Amino acid sequence: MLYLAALLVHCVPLAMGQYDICKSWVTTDDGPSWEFYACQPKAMRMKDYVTVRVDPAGITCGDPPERFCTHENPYLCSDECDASNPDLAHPPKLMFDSEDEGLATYWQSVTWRRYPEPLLANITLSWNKSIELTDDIVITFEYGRPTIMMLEKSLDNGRTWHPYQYYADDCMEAFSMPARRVRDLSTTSANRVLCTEEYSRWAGSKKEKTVRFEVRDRFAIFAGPDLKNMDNLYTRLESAKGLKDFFTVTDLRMRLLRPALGGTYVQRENLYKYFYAVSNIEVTGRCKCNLHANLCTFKEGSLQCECEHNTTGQDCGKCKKNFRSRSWRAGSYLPLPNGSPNACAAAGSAFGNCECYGHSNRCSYIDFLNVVTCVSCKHNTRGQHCQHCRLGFYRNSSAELDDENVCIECNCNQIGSMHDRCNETGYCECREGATGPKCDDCLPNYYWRQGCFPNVCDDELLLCQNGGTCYQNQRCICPVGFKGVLCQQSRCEVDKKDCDGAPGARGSPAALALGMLALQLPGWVDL
Ligand SMILES: *[C@@H]1O[C@H](CO)[C@@H](O)[C@H](O)[C@H]1NC(C)=O
Ligand SMILES: *[C@@H]1O[C@H](CO)[C@@H](O)[C@H](O)[C@H]1NC(C)=O
Ligand SMILES: *[C@@H]1O[C@H](CO)[C@@H](O)[C@H](O)[C@H]1NC(C)=O
Ligand SMILES: *[C@@H]1O[C@H](CO)[C@@H](O)[C@H](O)[C@H]1NC(C)=O
Ligand SMILES: *[C@@H]1O[C@H](CO)[C@@H](O)[C@H](O)[C@H]1NC(C)=O
Ligand SMILES: [Ca+2]
Repeated sequence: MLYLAALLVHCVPLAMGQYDICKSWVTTDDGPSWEFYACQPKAMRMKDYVTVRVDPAGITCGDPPERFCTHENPYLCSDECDASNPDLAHPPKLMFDSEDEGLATYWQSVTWRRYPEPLLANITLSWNKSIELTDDIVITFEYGRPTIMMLEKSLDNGRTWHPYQYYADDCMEAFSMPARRVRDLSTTSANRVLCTEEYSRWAGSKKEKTVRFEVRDRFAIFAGPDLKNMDNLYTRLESAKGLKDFFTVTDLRMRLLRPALGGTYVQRENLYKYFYAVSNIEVTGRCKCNLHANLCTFKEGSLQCECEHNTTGQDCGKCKKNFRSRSWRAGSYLPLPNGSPNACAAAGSAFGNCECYGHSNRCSYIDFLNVVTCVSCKHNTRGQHCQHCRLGFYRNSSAELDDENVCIECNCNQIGSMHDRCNETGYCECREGATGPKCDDCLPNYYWRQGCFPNVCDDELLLCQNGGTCYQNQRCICPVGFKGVLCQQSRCEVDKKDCDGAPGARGSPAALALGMLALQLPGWVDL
């Protein structure tokens, strides 16, 4: 009876293809079991979960208290902003409160008293969570909309930023961009970043208060007016590259670049009427859960998907431990109407008993061995279950077997080591004289030259004799009249010609030239 009720509740949205349930209990020929579907959370008012930051410091009015007036009443400058008085303060949080009927509450900037220095302000909204926009972003300005502003977005919690839309009363002048309208975009340009003049012209501060980022108009390119054909939109989101990401943000930033001017040029004698005042920022969207969750809750200061399909992570972006027998995949809107859950599979559940620790998507049955084995193990793994590291790699002891970083390259020095394999702690096998984990160092009494060679001479045991000097442990440079590895032999003893008075003895140009040549010849030991 309970199940029946659940089924009834679940069937209605399913038929509409709204992707709002993740699983349902169904009866098949093999008895009752769970059936899984692609699912996503409902759209929410995202301003309720946002953190805001306004830059630069000191841009909020009221510290010190300041007078201002309006374009409608330019010479009645009796309004006051005072941060220390709650009735006259205009802090950033007033952009996100719920407006009571009648009186608007708003954040307000200082006035443009530093003109002609530009009056600049950044309003940065952060969610610490990926969000998919489902409706227009609507920013409400009291006392006139900026004549120039820009909307930026981040997809990586504010590490990198990208332009989202440009706004100006003259796009060419402000941004060197032609003015365009979202309504004129086509299926191939639905994710174009453009400059619009629709929200920046002066029309009276009471009449035109809002600046929009038009999500609905862009959706309508695929779903038709009134968004009746959502199936077509979902199909496009799945297939058009970059389209889903275009509507996904973790942060938004409004860069206010020039305030409302009241439809005329800047009047220097009255700068008290130029400032920004924002009463509301409406952002409607849903948590991005990769179609693996239909609930998103606010926990420990951040939104988090309640992941199903045995996935986990803030965005359900990976498989739960022990459910990694195939690689993680996002769910898909296709095929319509219920999509594909692409659930993570329990270790040992797929393909008979073949666990691949997430390093392979494929198993294959080898007939003559009667075993099932993983095919094309990735991440430098190998083996029936991708449980070993490829030759030339070793196991990362701080990583689980299903971690992408489980195998680390040995990186053995090609000359110093016997081969490119290493033991379980990453140590390579060294040739004679070489040492170090990667065999790129020499043992004491060895020197490095394309490998390690035993010292020919040094300052302790293998001293050069008869005033010879040791050159880089490689050879003795002998004074004229001596030779031998350590200059231990007098030339006279060997060859009487070399003795005093004989032709070609010390000081002759030929001997000097030979000596210099010898200094330059690597590996030279003796003439
Ligand atoms: C606003 O943010 C941009 C980066 O997106 C930065 O270059 C600029 O200096 C900021 N402006 C202010 C007034 O803080
Ligand atoms: C962002 O969210 C993550 C995951 O919920 C959390 O661990 C982290 O502390 C949050 N960071 C901030 C700055 O709130
Ligand atoms: C997830 O794992 C549980 C067992 O912990 C299982 O009962 C359930 O069917 C799995 N769900 C999916 C979608 O695979
Ligand atoms: C070993 O694995 C851990 C955990 O995944 C990772 O943080 C670390 O970077 C890996 N070490 C190397 C050398 O790749
Ligand atoms: C790897 O080789 C190094 C150096 O020979 C040695 O100290 C270490 O114990 C070896 N590790 C293992 C697991 O054999
Ligand atoms: Ca407000």
